[in-house]
Amino acid sequence: MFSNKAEFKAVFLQKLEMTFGTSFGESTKREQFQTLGHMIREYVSSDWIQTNEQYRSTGKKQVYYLSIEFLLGRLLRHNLMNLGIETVVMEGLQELGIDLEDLEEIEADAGLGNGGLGRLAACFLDSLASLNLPGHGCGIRYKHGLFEQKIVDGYQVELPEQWLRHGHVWEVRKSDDSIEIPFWGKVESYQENGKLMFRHLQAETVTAVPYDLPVIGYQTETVNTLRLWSAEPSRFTANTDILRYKKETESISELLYPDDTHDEGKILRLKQQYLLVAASLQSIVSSYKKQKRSLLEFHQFVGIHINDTHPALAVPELMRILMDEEGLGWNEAWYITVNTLSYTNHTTLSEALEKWPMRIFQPLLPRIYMIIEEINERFCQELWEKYPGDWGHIESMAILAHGEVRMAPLAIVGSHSVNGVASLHTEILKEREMNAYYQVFPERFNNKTNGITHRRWLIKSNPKLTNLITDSIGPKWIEDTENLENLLAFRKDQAFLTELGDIKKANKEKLAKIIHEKSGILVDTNSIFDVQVKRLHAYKRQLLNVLHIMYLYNRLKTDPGYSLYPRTFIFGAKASPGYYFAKKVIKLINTVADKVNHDPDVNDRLKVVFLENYRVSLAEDIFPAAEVSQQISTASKEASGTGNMKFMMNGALTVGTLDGANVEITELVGEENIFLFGLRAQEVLNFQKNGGYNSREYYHYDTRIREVTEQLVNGFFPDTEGEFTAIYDSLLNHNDQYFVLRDFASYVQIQEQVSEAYRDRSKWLEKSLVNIAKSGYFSSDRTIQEYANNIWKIKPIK
Ligand code: GL9
Repeated sequence: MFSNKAEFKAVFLQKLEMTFGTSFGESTKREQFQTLGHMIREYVSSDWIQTNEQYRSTGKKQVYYLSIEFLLGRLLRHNLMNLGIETVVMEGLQELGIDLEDLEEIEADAGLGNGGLGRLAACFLDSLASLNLPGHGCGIRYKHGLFEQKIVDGYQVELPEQWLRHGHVWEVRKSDDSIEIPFWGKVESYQENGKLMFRHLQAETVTAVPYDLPVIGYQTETVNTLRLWSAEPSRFTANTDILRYKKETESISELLYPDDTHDEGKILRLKQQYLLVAASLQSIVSSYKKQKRSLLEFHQFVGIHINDTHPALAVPELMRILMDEEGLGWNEAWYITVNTLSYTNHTTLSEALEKWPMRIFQPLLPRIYMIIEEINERFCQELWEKYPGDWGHIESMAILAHGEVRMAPLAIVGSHSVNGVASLHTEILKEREMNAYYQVFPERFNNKTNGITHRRWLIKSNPKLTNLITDSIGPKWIEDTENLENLLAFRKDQAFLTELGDIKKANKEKLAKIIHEKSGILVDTNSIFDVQVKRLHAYKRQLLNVLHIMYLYNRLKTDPGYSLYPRTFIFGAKASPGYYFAKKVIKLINTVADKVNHDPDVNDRLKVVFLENYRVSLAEDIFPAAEVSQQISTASKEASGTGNMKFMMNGALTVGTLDGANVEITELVGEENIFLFGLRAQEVLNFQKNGGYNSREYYHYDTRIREVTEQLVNGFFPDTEGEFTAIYDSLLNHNDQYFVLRDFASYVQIQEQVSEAYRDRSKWLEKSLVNIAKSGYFSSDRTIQEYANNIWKIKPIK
């Protein structure tokens, strides 16, 4: 299509004019962006076809990663980089007077995810393709991704997200591959050749239409597929109220549920889950059947991964396809199903456990429900043999109980592998949360510590650091990030450390400019950039961070001798729209920011910034500029965290509890290169077993705590009467479930150590270097390699 700058320019101009019927001089930035996008998609199409062809002809095992979320972000620069045509394109555009960065800004984030879980799925796709592994994604093409956040008067306001308004250049609609999905209706049994068979009658059908996105490997020829399903009215509907039917149908893929680690229990969500599962599985089976292999070998050629319990209906759906459509018996179908499916758990929070009321489930998915009943029956039978007479225990483990369908037990029973996402998390699953199942299926449980793609989170977002690394240790680390360890040779190299510091400074200046543009706040780029960006959740304890800032403010106001190293506290967080407490914390952060930033007594040393609408593209500007990474969840609550890895890889030092992957970060960098504080997971779990701790004691004995908590309710913040009562109560009247006050003193102390450490610049930079050097372990390439070897048993294609 083009192999040099001149060709690129010629094709670009011609395509622009042909597509938009406008001259280059008259064209808009969006038309230029779309032209470029279409060109790149065409550029990859031969590799894409080639890859699929190879999968078909070699007949190797392929994996399908089913996920209700894929938080992709923008794709333009990433695709250019992976294709190795970034420079040609950038320079070509430049000669036409176009700045590639301006075009990048046109692209809307594909924000089809809430946070860590969805972003992990996106990182995994990048690693699969980059490692030439046959692995594809299956998800939902939501019309509206995660809401857009505005801050108005300190409060979060949600606006509908509109990523599809101008179309999505990377997608290809494949309406020929559409699949009919039945809901409601009834199931009838009949005899066929002496076999009991079932058919689904009077169903209301919905058409699932796939849109395919190319997933381009990093400088390889592999292009995998992310298939996103959209719900449309079916031509075969018997429904006569057409308008209502159309609206109801389209609502299925209308929006992403904005709940992070929380189960909504809404019927529409169940429809989404079944649409994803049924459409994906039928399309997988039909492409398998084209290979003319026996279904009895299905699991040897196909792996299907269940990302959290949201796609756990894959268990009964695969059973249904194998039995009702392919005529296999129960035992054969069950063997194939279990050996095909694998499942990842992403949280131990009980409010996240998905359960569906049977009275909703059964009428909506009658055949699926019957199959679950049978799976449950057989599972309980097995338990009966192991625990004869222990009905209580059997009931506690059952898939169906107390009028509900429990999705986690369904996923565990129906998969050959169950994994947690960091070693501490997996231990907690095995020893506590899922212990009963671990006793029955010990061989199924394993750990796969999360990772992030260094291609987006370092190479793309931090080009300056990337160049320094490559200039110092050569380019081998790009292919195998373990080579980042070679940076350790530069620990005492002052020239290197100075450059590392200069790069951080430049990245801070870039972020400072963004902060100024977006919020009007001027921040001191010599101050420490201390960042907490993640979903707003009580267990993540943004509140602890704010209370500490309030304490610093109080101290600066009353203690003239106190010399605080200047610090800029940066927050970014969306709260689920129905999450009252989380929204109050957002208001509190903004209220504190307002007070601090406008007080001349302190604002030369203290600044607080809340960055609105935190999302992937904004994150790419934040991580490279961060110096302190706040990972302060109540120990045992954060399954892994992945932001922690992005910060580390960009040279920030972690202030953290020993929770999630922070434990593994600590093992890698050593305790001298991380700032640990607070209760340990075991301590938290023990407190919880014994009914919590007494937060009032900490209020009484620590005057700092008393002062900051009282300030929430005593008029210290003007015009906020009653505003923060819920926060105050959570800490003092509801026993502080997340141990905020319990960990407060320890947090203050560690933050003092941070300031102290920062004063010794070369020591700090050395710590930063160690963090970067040890971050290679957290590349999602390592994670995916482990999934590929130990769970999926897939091998790279040439
Ligand atoms: C999460 C965990 O809370 C994180 O600790 C973990 O890093 C990610 C990825 O494994 O998964 N589980 C979960 O439900 N969310 C997570 O971030 N939240 C969402 O993104 C929906």
